[in-house]
Amino acid sequence: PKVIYRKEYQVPAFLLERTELTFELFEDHAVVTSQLHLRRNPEADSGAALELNGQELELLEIAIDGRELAPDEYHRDDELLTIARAPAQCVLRCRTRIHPQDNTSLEGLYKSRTMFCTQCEAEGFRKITYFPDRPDVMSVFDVTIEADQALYPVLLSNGNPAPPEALANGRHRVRWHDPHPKPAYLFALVAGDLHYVEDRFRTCGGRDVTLRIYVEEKDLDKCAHAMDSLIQSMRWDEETYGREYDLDIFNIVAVDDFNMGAMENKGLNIFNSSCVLCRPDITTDAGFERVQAIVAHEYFHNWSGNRVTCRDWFQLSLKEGFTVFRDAEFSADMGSRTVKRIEDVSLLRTAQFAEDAGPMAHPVRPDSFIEISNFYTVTIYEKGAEVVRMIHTLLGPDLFRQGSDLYFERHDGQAVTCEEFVRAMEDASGVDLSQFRLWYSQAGTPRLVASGHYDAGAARYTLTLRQSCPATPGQPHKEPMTIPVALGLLGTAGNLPLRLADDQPGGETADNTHRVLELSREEQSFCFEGVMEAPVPALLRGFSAPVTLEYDYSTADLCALMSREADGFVRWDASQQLALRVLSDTQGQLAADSAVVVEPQFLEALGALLADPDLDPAMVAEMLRLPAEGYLAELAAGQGGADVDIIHQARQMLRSTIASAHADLFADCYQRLVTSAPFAPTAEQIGARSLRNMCLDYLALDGAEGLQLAQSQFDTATNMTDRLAALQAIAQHGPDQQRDAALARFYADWEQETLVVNQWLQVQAAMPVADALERVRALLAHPAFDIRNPNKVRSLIGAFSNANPVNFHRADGEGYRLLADIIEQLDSRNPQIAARLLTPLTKWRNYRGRGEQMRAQLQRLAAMPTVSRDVYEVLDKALA
Ligand code: HT7
Ligand code: ZN
Repeated sequence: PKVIYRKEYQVPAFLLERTELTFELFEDHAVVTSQLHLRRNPEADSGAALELNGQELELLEIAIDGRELAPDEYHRDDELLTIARAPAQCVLRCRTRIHPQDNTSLEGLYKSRTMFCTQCEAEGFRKITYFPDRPDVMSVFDVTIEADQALYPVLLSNGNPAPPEALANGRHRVRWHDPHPKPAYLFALVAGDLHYVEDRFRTCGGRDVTLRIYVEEKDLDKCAHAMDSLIQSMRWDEETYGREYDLDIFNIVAVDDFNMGAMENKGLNIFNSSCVLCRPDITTDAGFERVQAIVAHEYFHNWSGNRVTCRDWFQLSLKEGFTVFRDAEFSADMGSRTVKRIEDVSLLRTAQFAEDAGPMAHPVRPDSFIEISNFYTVTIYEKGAEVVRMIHTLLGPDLFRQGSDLYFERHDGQAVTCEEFVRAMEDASGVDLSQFRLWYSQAGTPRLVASGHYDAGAARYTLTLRQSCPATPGQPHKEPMTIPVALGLLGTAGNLPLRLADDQPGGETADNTHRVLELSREEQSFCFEGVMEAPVPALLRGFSAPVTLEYDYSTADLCALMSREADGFVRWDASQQLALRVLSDTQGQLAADSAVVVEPQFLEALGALLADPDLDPAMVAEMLRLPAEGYLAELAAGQGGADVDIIHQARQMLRSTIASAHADLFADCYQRLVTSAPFAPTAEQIGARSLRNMCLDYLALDGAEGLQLAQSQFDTATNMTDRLAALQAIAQHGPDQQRDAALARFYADWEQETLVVNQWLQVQAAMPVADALERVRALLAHPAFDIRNPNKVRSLIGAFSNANPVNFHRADGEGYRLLADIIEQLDSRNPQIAARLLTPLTKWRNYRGRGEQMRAQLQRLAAMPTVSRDVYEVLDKALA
């Protein structure tokens, strides 16, 4: 397969003034007629040919300005239709036949259960008809849909509809007009027997917008939270970014078979049903939060992505990084800001840092790709959002807002690059971001090493920061970057006032106990004066930069930060560093077969958290959560390779020690948080449930009494958060009989609710029991599983290979074989999902004693007779 390079970008030869599309939908095929109003691009080479992308299309007719083209007037291969001598201005008419019913890749036009739907990002439109399928070709769309009225009473596309028309033979027709020019990837069509929930929103400009969520009739009572979230998002984007919605109607449709979470098609967002439907009895708190965040994310794309879009797919983070930053700030404003930050940083550290350290490492703005679908990554999304967050930190909120205003105003209706975003930020603020741009071009996670020196006589504290960045594929050498380091200095009675020696950079802030230092050289020292005692530095407050940090804290320092530091993120991070230290000791003791001794200060610190009813329960829960086994494996990978069994044993042992040391405190805390308040997904209630269920998990780990409590919570729970937490506690820690009875009962109760059944699959896939793999193999044949549905594949296979390390890495290699078996089956039907599933195997270099078995499965896949471009690219990089 061909590698595509960013540096080879060329402007399109033709521009599109208008696109007219007619879809005739039938039970075994669809006919698509297009009329493309084309005009030669004055900026392109005047002799350049007209190129239209097209894949798996049956061409029925092609004509220019009403004249059918002779076969020698165009050239066609598997991917492209080329017309060498198209007039400078013309209307190209094309008719193609496609087979949505047989489209298992879930890109282009396909059928999900009984409905037709589309997924065109990134390059799916070319599976619908011949088209310049690139984001810098934008046009107004007029879409006509014709289908059987009884089977498909609802026919939707982008923009605003005209009244429906009845046709002969029980068919009907609806026309849609979208006045906003858009690239093909934002096109959408839905046809089905759908029902809707409706609300209204009056914009800041006084326009009334109709809001609808379309679902199957049985799901009508699961839309309220998504609708509330949409209204909150619309209001927030007006207040925070001055962005107003721009059509009369905003539709959301829930679809069961979907490769990702959702899609921001203009005026017609299509959602994976797992990201829109919720109800307290079937959805956990995490599910409620996910729906709110994804509804917001897709809505925010209306400006960051749709009104201003990407010039080419190398610029993907322009819309995704910025929009993730926007949705994260929205979620922080709607719930607990610190907990949201902790969750995001945990994801970044476990998944993105791992990506940056592995064979798929790429910059936020990649230089090349084979298959763009492989680049919807944590680096593009999450690291991209961190890059925008750093600009926000460096500029401050007011200048950042002026920068975003300028960006939207200057580029409205355009397809632009990351460079344009940074330039707007610079132009509005006057801040020079030249060096900062390296964050877009350099891959890898920078390493920050900090050391401090206190001179009591001079009352001076000197902090020295040193940065480096490891080599990544294709980038052996890295330049120093601009790293904003937010910090405070902790003294015995709280945070100390900060005064930097004259001439030292580090923005003044309203709060004199907080500074943002700008590290720009490889090594720099910062001098604080008037420091009356030896401080503990609270570094990277709020995780001000996506870097690893090393500072030689003593255990007492970490305990001080945990209990007294003003910044919630640093308090949590100290608890994690302490836990990592204790886990590392435990692993060493286990490996040496010596007695395990747990650092008493760590146990004491956790006890103090549990005993203090004034602390925020959500924060306490996060501080009691030990780092995940996958993260521990990533850390061990850099130190000679991970031993999954020792990691698992150490973590289990530490959890058991904590559970028995604080059994009474866990029980008291659990009881303290019992409430009779009716369920609401508020930050306060979510925090209380989170800590209560964390206590339950430790109690169930500690023995029969706790398991009894879990059983009673399972039997009496009135919401899915509590019910699933109890099931998980029983599944993870209970005896076989109790576990199997609870699992059977859960399935019997929720068999009819697909999204709940998916949770049931996930719980079983992640159980650290000896026969987990055999259970997963058996579940593949269970009626609850369906390999055609990505949610089910993720719930069973994704959870097994990512959340069950001891079983996935079984010594006999059967875990790896299972994953490769599934990928082999999936690759020809859904390459995007197949390629995503491969990730855990690509880490073969990280595992001591297992790497060769993992690599053997990659080689087996590489030897398949046909390999999709998606899977080929991942295998190629992983085996390089
Ligand atoms: N922008 C959307 C990306 C997306 C996608 C990409 C590849 C294959 C399937 C897909 N479904 C949606 C999602 C988003 O970031 O909002
Ligand atoms: Zn997005």
